[in-house]
Amino acid sequence: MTDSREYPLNRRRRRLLGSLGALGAASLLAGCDWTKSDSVQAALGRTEDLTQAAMRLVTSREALAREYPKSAIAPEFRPNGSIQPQTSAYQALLDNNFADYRLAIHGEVANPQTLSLAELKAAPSRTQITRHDCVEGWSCIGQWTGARLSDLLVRAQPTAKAKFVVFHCADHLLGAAEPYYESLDMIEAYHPQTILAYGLNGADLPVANGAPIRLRAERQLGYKMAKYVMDIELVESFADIQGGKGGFWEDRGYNWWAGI
Ligand SMILES: Nc1nc2c(c(=O)[nH]1)N[C@H]1C(S)=C(S)[C@@H](COP(=O)(O)O)O[C@H]1N2
Ligand SMILES: [Mo]
Repeated sequence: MTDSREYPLNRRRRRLLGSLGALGAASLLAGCDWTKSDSVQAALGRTEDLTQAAMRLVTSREALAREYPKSAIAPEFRPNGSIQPQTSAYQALLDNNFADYRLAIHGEVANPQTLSLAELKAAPSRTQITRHDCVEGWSCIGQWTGARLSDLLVRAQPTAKAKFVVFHCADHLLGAAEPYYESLDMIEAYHPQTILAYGLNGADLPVANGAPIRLRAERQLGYKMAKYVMDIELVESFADIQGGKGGFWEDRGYNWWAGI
């Protein structure tokens, strides 16, 4: 069986592999690993070969992604995709240092939430040093601090219908009419390393990396980790959201399941 969704990814991989040589020098400066993309390529191979169900059989619900020592942290975490949302609404939030930011958790929940950045920072947190793997063939190690999504979901009380958690973002990547978005299933959403990060390497999360909060779901590829998260919606299905495939890049051909 051929899966038409694989084609754009493979085409992209070929193109990007071709440009990796030229990027080698820059990677050393940035402290990110752009040249040794074997792990990313291996992960992509696995993602394409194994269905989500098969991967669930070989990986436990709670298995943790590898964590690293402080010495492994890259001096600068390479930003990718949107690096500064262009809407006036986002600019207004930024101008006020996110004092007016409110994260709504809504949809299939019994107890909808509206949380300020201060409330998110006061929620149970986790700090983790992990490696980010982008499908474009680079990796980078950073230390993330954020609110555990599981605790916030317990507060919001998902209904029995809730099957996915959808993250709606502030930015319109590539000039798209609708903003970036992503989604996780409930197992990834409740995983202990799934956090809403507001800190990177001990400082406030920079705008380029998703301020005020960005998702970290450490068992997934980079494109799943929504930056500039504005609201979180629990749904039974994402068929009616944007292109119906569960994410910005999924609507453009990437696999929804991006486990590594
Ligand atoms: N809102 C939003 N989230 C996003 C993206 C984006 O363009 N917009 N790019 C994704 C991709 S492809 C990657 S690799 C990571 C990059 O995160 P970074 O900028 O912190 O490196 O964010 C992901 N999340
Ligand atoms: Mo990416």
